[in-house]
Amino acid sequence: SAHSDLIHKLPKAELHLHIEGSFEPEMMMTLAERNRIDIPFKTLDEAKAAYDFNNLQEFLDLYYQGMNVLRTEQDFHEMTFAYLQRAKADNVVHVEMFFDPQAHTERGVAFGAVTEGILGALERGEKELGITSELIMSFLRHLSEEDGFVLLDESTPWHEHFVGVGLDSSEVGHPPLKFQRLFERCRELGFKLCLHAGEEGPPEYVREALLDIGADRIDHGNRAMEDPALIEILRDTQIPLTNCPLSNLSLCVLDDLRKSPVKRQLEEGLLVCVNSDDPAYFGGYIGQNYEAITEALELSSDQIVQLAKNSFTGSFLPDDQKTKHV
Ligand code: ES4
Ligand code: ZN
Repeated sequence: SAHSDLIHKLPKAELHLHIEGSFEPEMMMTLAERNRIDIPFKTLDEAKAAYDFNNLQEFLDLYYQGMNVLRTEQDFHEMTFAYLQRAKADNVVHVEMFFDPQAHTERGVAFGAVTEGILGALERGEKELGITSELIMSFLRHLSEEDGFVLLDESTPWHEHFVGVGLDSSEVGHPPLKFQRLFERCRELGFKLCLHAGEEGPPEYVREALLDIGADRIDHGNRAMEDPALIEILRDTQIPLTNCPLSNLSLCVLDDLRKSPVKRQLEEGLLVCVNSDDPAYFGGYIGQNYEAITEALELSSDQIVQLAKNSFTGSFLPDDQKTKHV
């Protein structure tokens, strides 16, 4: 597009990325063979053909199945470094990355192997690629609050390596309030709180995340736009919204990107930014997300620059490092 050059050159931060969602089918095939694990796909084309979702749950079923071939620290390192190389190609200079430890410990993979694999790659990414990063440990909301407390406890030796905690997986039926005591404890421990809310779930879930939990960031937040009172709160507090255009399209949160709330959110003065969510599953990394939303909403160059600035303002970087980019 006319804005491709700008989109590419702008330094960007990625704030909503599930590292397991960057697991490309090519690498999945390689690791299946290396770890001698059966997968239901014989060819790349077969795998990609399965990536056709009607909703969040259909995606999640495939996402949890795909990560079944991840077993060793090296596997997690390779997946994470491959993502960082893709991010570098899009001029991403800072990443705040989710990971889903419960999806691995449930399968008998040690928390330490997962976490050390990811952390080692992040360290290497800073040295070799100049990308700074933070890690966010996410709780699976389809599991119980008690399961979350078990993870929080088990992860104690690594707490200094996490900037925050997240809440992801199946949203409807699992409101933020289900985890109120867990997030209260996480806040006491000094973690930033990032909650997926208003992706498929109703505006009430965004309200709970903001007012009952005290979220520092709302992931997705699309459906907040149904409630004028929530829009006002988001404007007044400047709580960031991490929008994911190609995710919204793939999961049928939107039937057309022209219906994306991003432009209206910018016009209303909300702190929205653009992210890739699960790029291996949703058809594109962050650059392609900027391209798609720019074209669909006919964003101006000022609006594109604003989105990139918002990604730094909305990050957990210290203020003096944010201002280098905004
Ligand atoms: C996710 Cl798009 C999305 N929504 C909720 N949970 C997730 N985990 C990974 N991707
Ligand atoms: Zn997400």
